[in-house]
Amino acid sequence: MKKAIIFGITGQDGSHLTDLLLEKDYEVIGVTRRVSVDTTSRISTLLENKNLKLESGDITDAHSVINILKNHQDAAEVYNLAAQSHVAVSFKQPALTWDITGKGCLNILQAMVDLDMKKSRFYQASSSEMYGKNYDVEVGMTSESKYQDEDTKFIPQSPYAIAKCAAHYMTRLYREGYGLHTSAGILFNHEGPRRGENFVTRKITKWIGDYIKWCNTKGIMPEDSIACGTEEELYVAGRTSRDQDLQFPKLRLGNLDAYRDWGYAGDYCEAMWMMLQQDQPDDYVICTGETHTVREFLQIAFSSVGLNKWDKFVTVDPEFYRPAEVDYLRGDCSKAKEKLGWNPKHSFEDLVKMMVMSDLS
Ligand code: NAP
Ligand code: G4F
Repeated sequence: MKKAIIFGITGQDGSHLTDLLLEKDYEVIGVTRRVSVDTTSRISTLLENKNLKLESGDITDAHSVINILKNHQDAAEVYNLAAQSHVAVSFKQPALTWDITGKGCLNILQAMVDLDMKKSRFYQASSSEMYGKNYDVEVGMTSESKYQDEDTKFIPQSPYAIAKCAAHYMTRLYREGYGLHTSAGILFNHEGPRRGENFVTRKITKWIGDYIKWCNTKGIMPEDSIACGTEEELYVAGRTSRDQDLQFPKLRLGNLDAYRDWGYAGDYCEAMWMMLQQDQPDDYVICTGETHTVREFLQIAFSSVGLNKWDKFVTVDPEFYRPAEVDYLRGDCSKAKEKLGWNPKHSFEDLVKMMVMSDLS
């Protein structure tokens, strides 16, 4: 039986990867950190599985990282998915983000060298956020298209992205300098029903689910509500604006014009595993090749529940603007398609509807 260690097992991707590895008959060692609430909700159905074991540790604590690896030096695969992964939060907590998202990766790599874990394969969760404001341009006969691939230069635009770039280059250095089998997946945004509630996609679908449930309890037709209150209050309401019990806060969002290449998280975790099955370690872009704005996401999400005028329910709040923004992401994953045989299985529209349906239930 192969053993895999997952740092970040309680996150969106950690839970999908655990599903996949247990299905493939792996023994999975998941690293969880001590916090004051239970963080295992995404893997709660797996906790009884005899092939899953949780170890307590924190990626910023080199001592705990080396102890975990020492106890599991026979691991065939080590996945580093742990991160402070919210870009906006990284502007408010840059040092913490650096310690977790940047230095945490180094703690694992150095422990692997110190323990001479040359037989173990390592995966680093790199990010399309590393491209920042940069893209390449493909010039066709009649049009031009912008994209990012493995050769596009990184111009990071956030403390998160800078920390991810450092971890990415460390991953490459430990491959070339120490002969470790280290691969990095440059993953574009990937979402699904397990996505954290403060990322834009889930924030939207969660709001829709909550609003529809609220309308149902109040006996209001969702499309009948009206905007009410002062500009600052910004509620939608059924029938009357005066009755506070019939007011529901609007969905407050930041930049609606950003383009993202959004895929389904389950598909992307399969690509992580595929990378570590290759004899040669390497870096791969994982994406859908399609890009959409936040506005397009809103349009499909709201219309999937029969609400065709999404702008009635949304207010733009500068609180959600970032000091620097990544305007355009659209990946080219030709290398992963060719070398790994990987392809995304879910379309953008499927993904949006899957998330809305899940939040309605
Ligand atoms: P996520 O849901 O935010 O999960 C992050 C995980 O890291 C959680 O398990 C979290 O544990 C853990 N963690 C945070 N700080 C830690 C620490 N000090 N020590 C140990 N564990 C710690 O992120 P995700 O969406 O699953 O993404 C997985 C990885 O891929 C992340 O590295 C992210 O930056 C990267 N990535 C994500 C995307 C995307 O679109 N989802 C795209 C590119 C790259 P708690 O549960 O205790 O908080
Ligand atoms: O959902 P987001 O917060 O994702 P973002 O910043 O693209 O980062 C995610 O994808 C990266 C891969 O490129 C990962 F590395 C990273 O860990 C994370 O998973 O924001 C998407 C877009 C941004 O342009 C943001 O400004 O949506 C815009 N946005 C508009 N209103 C909002 C909001 N984002 C959030 N989180 N909340 C809003 O209210």
